[in-house]
Amino acid sequence: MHTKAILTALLAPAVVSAQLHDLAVRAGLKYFGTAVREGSTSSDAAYMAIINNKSEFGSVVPENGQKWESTEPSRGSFSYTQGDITANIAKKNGQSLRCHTLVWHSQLPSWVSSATWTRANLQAVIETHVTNVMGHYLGQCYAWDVLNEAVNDDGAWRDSVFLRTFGTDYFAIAFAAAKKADPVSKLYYNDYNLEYNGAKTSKAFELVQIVQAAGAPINGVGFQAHLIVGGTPSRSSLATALRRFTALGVEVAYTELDIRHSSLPASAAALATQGNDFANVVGSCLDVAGCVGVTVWSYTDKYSWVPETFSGAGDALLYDKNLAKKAAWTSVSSVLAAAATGAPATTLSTSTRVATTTAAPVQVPTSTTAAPVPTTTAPSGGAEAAHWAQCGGNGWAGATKCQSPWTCKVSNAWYSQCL
Ligand code: 9MR
Repeated sequence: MHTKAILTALLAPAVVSAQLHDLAVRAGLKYFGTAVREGSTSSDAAYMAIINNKSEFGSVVPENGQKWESTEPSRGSFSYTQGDITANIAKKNGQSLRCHTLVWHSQLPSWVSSATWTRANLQAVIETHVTNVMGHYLGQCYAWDVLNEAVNDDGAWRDSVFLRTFGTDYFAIAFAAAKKADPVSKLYYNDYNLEYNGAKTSKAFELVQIVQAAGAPINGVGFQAHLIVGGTPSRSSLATALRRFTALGVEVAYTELDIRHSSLPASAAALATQGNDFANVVGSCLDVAGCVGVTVWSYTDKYSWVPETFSGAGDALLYDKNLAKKAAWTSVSSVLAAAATGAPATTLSTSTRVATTTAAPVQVPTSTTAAPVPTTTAPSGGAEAAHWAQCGGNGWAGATKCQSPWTCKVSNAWYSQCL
């Protein structure tokens, strides 16, 4: 049994809140968090009420406010108005803060991206930026995404003013400057499509090795996890990709999780698949000792970059546009609750972990004030679940009958299992 599960089984209290962050902590993670869309914080009280609920989201990250174009729009002129919005929310609520991001080719003001630089001059520019921005947020960030998206999907280094000026030397320049400016925050490399464990993942792995070989500090790798319904890797494949990096001695986290439907409206089956995909992602983090947390890139379909970028696609998050919980929310809470209570965390596609704990059963009350969580009892396609597999629980959309000779036994409101 996984150490996280053993620990949490031993420490499990009599009652666990059914909110995502509380469950995640009980399950052994540091946090379950969300990105905050700065422009909606003062205009949408209902949106903010859920963000302000620390039991639901114990960590926040600014969606845009700390990026270079916001923090240093012209050379040497720093502004923290946008970045402070989320930092102040975290402070007020006692939430932890992920900070995003320092060196990135995008949302980079043209005074940086369009000039021609000598190495010395651009190094000074990077160091000044990193020193000032990290200095402003000193003591506030659990982690900083120091370097963002330096690898192409095809596994080549991404072209940028930084690569053109330094080759790969800018990786270590950025991390060394970050460590000097803030010796405490975890320093991350952050990228998308690392989840598929292909050429891009291998190049990011090489990037971490380059930084380490240069003697520069790197503490974490962020798997952004901008994924697609039905195209999300299995829980075990995801865990394999995460473990490649923890083997290098860095922690990992899902930093920008969303799973989009390619076309809308989503059918009930697509919504269930989305829930299963979310559970596989969160479950893979639970399975890997060095995976510290999960952040969704906005929690509601009301505010998401996805439809703004992929026309016709969307509804990629845990709450719908009316801020009601979706099947995906239930799946995530279910996989977290299973881990928090010591039951084997299973999803439709993984069913191999065996509960060995003798800890007292834990009640997981459905103490939510949002729309009622759907309880699905219909078996999908008449399939029968295997021994140890999940066969029921709030929001469960998979098989509810077990293969002979096993029967479906209720563990808690969120989890029934073929035993
Ligand atoms: O969600 C962000 C969106 O509002 C911005 O318009 C966009 C601009 O590039 O950036 C989005 O966030 C990105 C994040 O900072 C880095 N990883 C990819 C995210 C989605 O594009």
